[in-house]
Amino acid sequence: MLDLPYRFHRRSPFVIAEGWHMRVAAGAGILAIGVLLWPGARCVGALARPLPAGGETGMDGAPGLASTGPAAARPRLIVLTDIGGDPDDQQSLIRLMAFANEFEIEGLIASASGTPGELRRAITQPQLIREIVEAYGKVLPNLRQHAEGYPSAEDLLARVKSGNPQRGWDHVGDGHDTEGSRWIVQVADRPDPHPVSVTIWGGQTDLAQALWRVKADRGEAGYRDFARRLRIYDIGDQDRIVERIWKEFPGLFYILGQAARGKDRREAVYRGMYLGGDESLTSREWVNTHVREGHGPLGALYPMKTWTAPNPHSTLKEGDTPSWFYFLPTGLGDPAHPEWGGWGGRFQSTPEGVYRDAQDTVGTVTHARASVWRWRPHFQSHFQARMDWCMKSRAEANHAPIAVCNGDATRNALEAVAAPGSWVKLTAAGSSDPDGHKLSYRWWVYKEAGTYRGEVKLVTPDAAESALAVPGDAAGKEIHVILEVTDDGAPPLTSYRRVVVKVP
Ligand SMILES: [Ca+2]
Ligand SMILES: [Ca+2]
Repeated sequence: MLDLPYRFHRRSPFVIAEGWHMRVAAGAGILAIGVLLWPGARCVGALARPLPAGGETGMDGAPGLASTGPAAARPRLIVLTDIGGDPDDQQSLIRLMAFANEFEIEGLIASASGTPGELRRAITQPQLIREIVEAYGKVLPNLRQHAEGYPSAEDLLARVKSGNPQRGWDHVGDGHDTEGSRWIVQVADRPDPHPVSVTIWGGQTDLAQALWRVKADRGEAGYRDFARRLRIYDIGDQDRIVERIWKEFPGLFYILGQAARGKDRREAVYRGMYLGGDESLTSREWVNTHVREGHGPLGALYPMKTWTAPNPHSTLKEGDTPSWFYFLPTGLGDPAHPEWGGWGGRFQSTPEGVYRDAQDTVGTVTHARASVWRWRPHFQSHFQARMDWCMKSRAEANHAPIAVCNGDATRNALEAVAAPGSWVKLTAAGSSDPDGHKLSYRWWVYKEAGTYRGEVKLVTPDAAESALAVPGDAAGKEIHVILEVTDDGAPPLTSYRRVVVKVP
């Protein structure tokens, strides 16, 4: 079988001109997008085609939103934060500001501070959001030297809202609308085909109120139309109302990051932000060196002390960051697919039609947190680089490579359809680095993201060109391949692509 890669590179008389995308029926109705078509259907040479990234939403066959297509618009993001309790919400918000160009930040809503019972008074603290946005405004001219799309601080400040200082179902219903709940309705009502990503860093009371209001005013059909515009990622069900939300408001696209009942709550997916894996990357020293000191007024606000033991350093926690990582277009994931995994962790669908924590195996460890910490060396490097952007010139800082996969330069997942026993050609040719850095490559199979459980062979997994051997017993399964393209800058930055191989 080792001669096959060679055969891949050899052009046959059946080669279809590069760049053409056409469906070719081969054998028993195998669909392939041809760039390289091997006679005899031994190798369909399927060049992957883009999936409709971020397009569909809704559940149980509910009609989806229009496809966002290639080079999707920036994800529309709403943050509900209990800022003012555990200082890790400030940490998550500071990191989000460094990535603000990747989103259309539609709302920064201060919900009830702290987790229930933590603070003596019921309060929301939007001024803590404003403080961070204002610090962002000071480094904004420098950030804009490094990337396009950073919003003005004024635009963000206009989107800072206050929610309900009280929490729980007793504070949902008539008379409980808040500035925050009204804002959620207003944003989702805007005539925009893209879903609204709602990340819940604290309680869900204001979201529940928004849903209640829409259902009360518009009835069941109006509610359904509204609900399918939303994608929700909830950190920990802090207001203890998630089951009521699911019951009263069916059909929501809802990810709940939370340890299973009866387990220690620190087992949850999102705790992989700071627990497990290489914990040296969350140390006081790391944060001081790369965020807090010498990185300008935004980094200087980064709190150095957070709550919840055991936290190996009690410094970086950012328990809420995985919620927006999930929607960040890294090239790894697709917000329509929580089961695929990415910086925001990996989830599995449940009989109730929602998504709950799933486990990844990394080395000898199998754990829900591993689905986040496995990416920590990469996401910390990106954070480090972006904090450099706050102060350094373009020439002094690093910028991530552009990972091109099988000729596609977007960050969308690609799909290849390939028969059992065939080969899928994989190429990162055309990848580049904006700083001219040297690139290295890694192809690997993300086993848990797919449905094939056996071993899958990849030829030259550390080269720009690779090929995947579709196992003979993989019919009906999906195999997920990740491409990592890493530069040799300081710090080294990794960009990703995903190829979903579907085996008919
Ligand atoms: Ca929080
Ligand atoms: Ca670079």
